[in-house]
Amino acid sequence: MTDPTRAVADRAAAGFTTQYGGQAAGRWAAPGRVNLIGEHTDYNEGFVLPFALPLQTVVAADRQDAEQWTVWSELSDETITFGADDVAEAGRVTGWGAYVAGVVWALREAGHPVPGARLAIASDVPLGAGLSSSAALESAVLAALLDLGGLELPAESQPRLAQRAENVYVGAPTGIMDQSASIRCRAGHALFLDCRDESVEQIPFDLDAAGLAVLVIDSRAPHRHADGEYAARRRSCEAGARALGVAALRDVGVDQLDTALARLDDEETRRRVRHVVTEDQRVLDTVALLRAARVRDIGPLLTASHVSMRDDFEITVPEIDTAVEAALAAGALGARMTGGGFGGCVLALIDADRADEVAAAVTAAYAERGFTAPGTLTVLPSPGATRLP
Ligand code: GAF
Repeated sequence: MTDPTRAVADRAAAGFTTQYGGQAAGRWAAPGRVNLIGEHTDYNEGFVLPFALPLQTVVAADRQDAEQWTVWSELSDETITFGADDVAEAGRVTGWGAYVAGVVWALREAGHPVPGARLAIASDVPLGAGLSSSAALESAVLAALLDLGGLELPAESQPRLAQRAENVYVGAPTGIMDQSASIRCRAGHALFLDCRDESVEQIPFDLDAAGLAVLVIDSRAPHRHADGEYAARRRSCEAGARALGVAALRDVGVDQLDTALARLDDEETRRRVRHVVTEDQRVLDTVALLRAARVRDIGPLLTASHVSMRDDFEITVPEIDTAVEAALAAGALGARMTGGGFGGCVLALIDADRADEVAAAVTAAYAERGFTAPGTLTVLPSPGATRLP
C-alpha cells in the first residue's frame, strides 16, 4: 500500500470503528481517473484511453444480518440507512447515498443476493473536479459488497453494473468509461477500451522512462449547467448517427468524414459529429504511438483533442482554455481538458523537471484574469479497484 492509500484507508477504518464499534471485515479501494484522450466517445461506442489516479475512495465494511445498509461518509460526516424497500425501485435514495443504494439496487436487479452491510467511506478523490468521484464510490462499494456476499461477478462485467447504478438509480446519462477505468485500470498503464464490445488492452504508459510527467490542473471553475449540457451533447450525437443511418458515430471513419458531414443539414450537428469522429481517430493514433514507446510524440494529439472540444464540441470554459494555453506556452508537450467538460480538470504532458514551472505559469495566468487559483498535482498511472490487505 502506498502512503497516500494507507492514510485514506486508515480514515475509513477509523470511521468504521467510531460509527459502529469493532473492526471492519475488510477495506476496499477504488480510484478516480483522468482520461488521457477520447472524450465523449464512450456513449458513441468508440474508444477511450483513461488511466487511474493515485487518489482513491476507500470503503471499510462488514455484513449485518438485517436486509439493511448503513453508510457513513467522512465527507458530510453523516450516516444514512436504507432498506429493501429503498432499493426495490430506482431513485428512492437521493444525494450521495444514491450512489451506494444504486449499486445495491443494480446487484439485486441482476439477481445477486446482496448481504446487508455497514459501510464507512473515506475519499481523496475531490468532488466535482471531473475526476470520477462517483465512479470511484460506486466501484469501491461494488467491490466491498461482492466480497462480503461471496458473489461472483467477473471484472469485465462490473463496470456495466456500476454504470447502471449511475444511469438508472441516480439518473445521470453517463457512458461506460469512468467505471471501467476505476475497476479495470492497472498501474503503469493506460486502459485502451473499445466501448462497443468493452474489450480492453493495457497500454504501457511509462512516464518515468520517458522523463515525463502528467500535470493535472484543477480548473476550479464552477460547473456551469454540466448535466443538461452533457445530455444535450449526447442527444446531438444520437441525432447525427440517426441522420447518417449508422448504429453509432463509431461507425463513421475519418476517411468517410467529409461525405458524412455533407449529408448533415445542421451546422451544430456537423461540428458535434466531427469532434467524435476525429477524436476516435486521435485515440487510435495515441495508442499506436504508445505501443511504439513514443510517449513524447502524443503531445500534439492531446492539444488537437482540446481544440476539437473547444471549437466543435463546445464543452470548455474560459478557465479551462486559459490553463491549456498557459501550460502550452510554458513548454507543455500537449494539454487538454479531461472529463465531461464545463469545468473540471486539464491534463498537461510535461518534462518531469518542469512541473513547478508549468504549474506556476498556469497560476500566474489565472491571477491575471482574476480566476480562483487552480489546484495542481503530478500523477502516475495507478492501480484499479482492489481489496486492501
Ligand atoms: C463523463 C462521463 F461520465 C463519461 O461517461 C464520459 O462520457 C465523459 O464524461 C466524457 O468523455 O466523465
